[in-house]
Amino acid sequence: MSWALIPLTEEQREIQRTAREFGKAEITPHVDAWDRAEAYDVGIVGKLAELGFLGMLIPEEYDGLGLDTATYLVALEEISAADASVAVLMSVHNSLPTQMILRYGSDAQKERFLKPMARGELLGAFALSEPEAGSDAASLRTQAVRDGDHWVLNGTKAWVTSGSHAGVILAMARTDTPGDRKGARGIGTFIVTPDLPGFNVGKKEAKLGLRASPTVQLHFENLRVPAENLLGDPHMGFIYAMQSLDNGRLGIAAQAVGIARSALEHATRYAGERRQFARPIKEFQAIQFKLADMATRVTASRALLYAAAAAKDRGEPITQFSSMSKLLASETAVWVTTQAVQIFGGYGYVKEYPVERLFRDAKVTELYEGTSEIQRIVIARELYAQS
Ligand code: COS
Repeated sequence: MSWALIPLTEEQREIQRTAREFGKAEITPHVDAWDRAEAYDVGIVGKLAELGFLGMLIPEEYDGLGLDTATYLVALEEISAADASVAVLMSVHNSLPTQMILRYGSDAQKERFLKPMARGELLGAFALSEPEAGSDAASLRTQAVRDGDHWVLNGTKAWVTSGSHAGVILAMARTDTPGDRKGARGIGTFIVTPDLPGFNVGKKEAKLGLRASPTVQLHFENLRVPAENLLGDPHMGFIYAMQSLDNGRLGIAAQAVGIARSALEHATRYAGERRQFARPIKEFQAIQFKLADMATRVTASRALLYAAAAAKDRGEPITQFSSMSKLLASETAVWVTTQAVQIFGGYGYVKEYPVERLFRDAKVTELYEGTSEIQRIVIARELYAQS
């Protein structure tokens, strides 16, 4: 699929090549087995780390590669085209917990957590949602109470990507009191590690797609978090989470573009090989029109994504563009994978061909890091904020 619209630098081409070859050699051969087993081999985390792919956006002084957003997204699309389950661990780690510590963390937190995260020795997770607090994230109930030189956390976090094997979890909890609720301004962000007393991994979700990526609940039962693990201001944790999701949503858009592109490539190849009515099905306009529409939507999604990434790299506000990118790319991924299944016909509905998995994997991009409805709310709000 042509990248002609987006002029890549030599360094970006090199990273794209590296990521593509890595995907072919280390991921693609295992994707079906991981999907069936509902678990990737955790060794893949170390392999991503060796490439520096778990510290792409972290400056070199903290042991990262110090790359810009666009370059990171180029790599992420390639990994996603190989396996969206592996891509989501890379996206969450690079976009959310590491960026939060980089932006709001103390020097000591950067030394203790960010550096090993950049080297990929500690995998990061992000725990905002709860069973009763999804789109309405500020209604979260996990309570943090100060107790001497600790905070004591009680509550359940939900839908935590990599939560079962992360070394660092950035968790949001209420720092206001039951008698004096302060809404979005009464939430702190805590750096939680799994060795802390009171940390328990709960149920693992059995999912439609992204099955190889573990999604778990986390139970905090009198979880004692050292006071020095509070990130920044004790009442600004929700704002930090929202700012970080602006970055995270670009990552999910890149993941969605990777899924859609992969489906398009498989469908294009298959349409050239599959013969019906004495000719390859690519000779029928019904198929050509589908492929043309698929290619157009993938290209448009990618173009918007890189325009948004460029705005971020120029230091401009991206809340609206990031929501637009995620909205367009995720709806494209669902639509394109649906068309791909249609082109494959019955073969698209069975596990023998990859589009069945891509179709299942695509759906979650419309759900996590904010549903499509939430993205539309953010986009519409910004329209009024700007007028
Ligand atoms: N950047 C910086 N600050 C932001 C922000 C952003 N992108 N979005 C919101 N804020 C700030 C607001 O400015 C407001 O600050 P003030 O107290 O100064 O007014 C504060 O955060 C609360 O914002 P708001 O009033 O908009 O909060 P709402 O409760 O109305 O929620 C939505 C806003 C719906 C946009 C938010 O809850 C959301 O994104 N929900 C989806 C959550 C999500 O993506 N979950 C997935 C988790 S990962 S699986």
